[in-house]
Amino acid sequence: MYWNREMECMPPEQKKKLQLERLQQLVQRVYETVPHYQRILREMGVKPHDIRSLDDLAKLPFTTKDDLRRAYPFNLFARPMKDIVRVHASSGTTGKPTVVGYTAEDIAVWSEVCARSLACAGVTDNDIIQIAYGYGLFTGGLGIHYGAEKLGATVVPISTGNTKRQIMLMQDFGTTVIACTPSYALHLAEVMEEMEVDPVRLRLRIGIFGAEPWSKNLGREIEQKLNILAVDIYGLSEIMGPGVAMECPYDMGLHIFDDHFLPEIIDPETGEQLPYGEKGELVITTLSKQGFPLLRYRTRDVTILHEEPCPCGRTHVRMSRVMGRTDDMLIIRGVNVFPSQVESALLESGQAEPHYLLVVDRKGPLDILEVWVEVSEKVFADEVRRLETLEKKLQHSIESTLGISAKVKLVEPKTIERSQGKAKRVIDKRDLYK
Ligand code: DLL
Repeated sequence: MYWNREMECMPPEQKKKLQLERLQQLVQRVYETVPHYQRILREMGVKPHDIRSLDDLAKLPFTTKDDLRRAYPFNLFARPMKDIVRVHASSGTTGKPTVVGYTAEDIAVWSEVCARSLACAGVTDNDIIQIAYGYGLFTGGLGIHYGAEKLGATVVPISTGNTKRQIMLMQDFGTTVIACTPSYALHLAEVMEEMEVDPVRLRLRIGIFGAEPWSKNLGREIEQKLNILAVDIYGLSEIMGPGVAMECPYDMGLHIFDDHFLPEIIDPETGEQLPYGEKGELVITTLSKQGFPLLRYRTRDVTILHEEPCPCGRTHVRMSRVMGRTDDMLIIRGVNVFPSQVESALLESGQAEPHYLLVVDRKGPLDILEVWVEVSEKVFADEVRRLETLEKKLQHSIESTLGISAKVKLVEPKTIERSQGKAKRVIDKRDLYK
């Protein structure tokens, strides 16, 4: 089912014309209003009128998470703060988050792409949708919320946590759609079993799952356990939030709403554009965003783009399910975690050596983070009670930096393997992309 047939099924030639028009306006806009882009474009000798075809996209500079970090908090905004009606934020590589801003027009576009996403999954105005993504600075809750309201569905804005209550409301309200991370969906299934609630007797029929990598196999497992159709939604705060791309029931990958988000695949090493069908890093240019427009944002997500038509009739370019990352970002219980954040939390304490290892595992549906930390010979020889106090202190410091729980394990000096080149900071036993 389409939400906006005209845009979703636009003939490719017409779409290219629209994309070019929007790209030209975007480059003009950032050239006039964002000092960062003005400077870089001048340095590169690129003027807005140099963008004459979509191929000229390759002339434009990339934008990276580092650029966003340097612009903290509002220096990449293209509009004065009085026009910004909302900010969201996600974790940065060190202490400071990445902040994104939306004008009222941006919120309208975001609601539109989320309405499209939900409709693409088969959600209608007859549905009752329980939104169990976090509400707050994270984009998941509010993004899907606005899309669902626009679609006319009945929204239950429950946010994350309180699993038993989630299940009670599902039963009492007759919830038909659940939106949450796939790992939380598994947890819901597990708790239902404990509560002896039979999913077949619920009215639940669709799950809108994303915000973290999940395999097709995990999808099947969730479908069986909850007796629903599990659909993949992709997005990132820098670009908008959820609703950048959405899977349709034909199982042919995710449709990127490319009238707003222009995708490319590049070789992450050389930055060269790669053709359709080749695996590489997804790069997105925000064609219509007003508050926080980005040229060629490097998502660090690895995927493949496909242009062949999809039986659903949508002409949007498709991407394969996300296949990995080109950086060391982990997503643990839906929260983006960079090893460097753990490092700064440890070093701030003044009592840990800079040798640490993040061990991530999944017990049932729950991600478990263990941080192994080397301490000096002297500290390690201390009494057990003092070591325990130190463990707790480090644990607290990591938890307050990351916003998720972690278990700290102090280890003897020289236990963590030293590497010849890039340090290995992570052992991820979850096998998320398979
Ligand atoms: O996770 C936005 C979102 C909310 C998407 C709810 C879908 C549903 P961030 O916190 O900025 O934004 O994290 C973005 O999460 O670059 C991917 O690495 C990962 N990610 C998001 N969706 C998927 C997905 C939100 N469907 C980062 N499959 C992205 C795999 C995903 N990875």
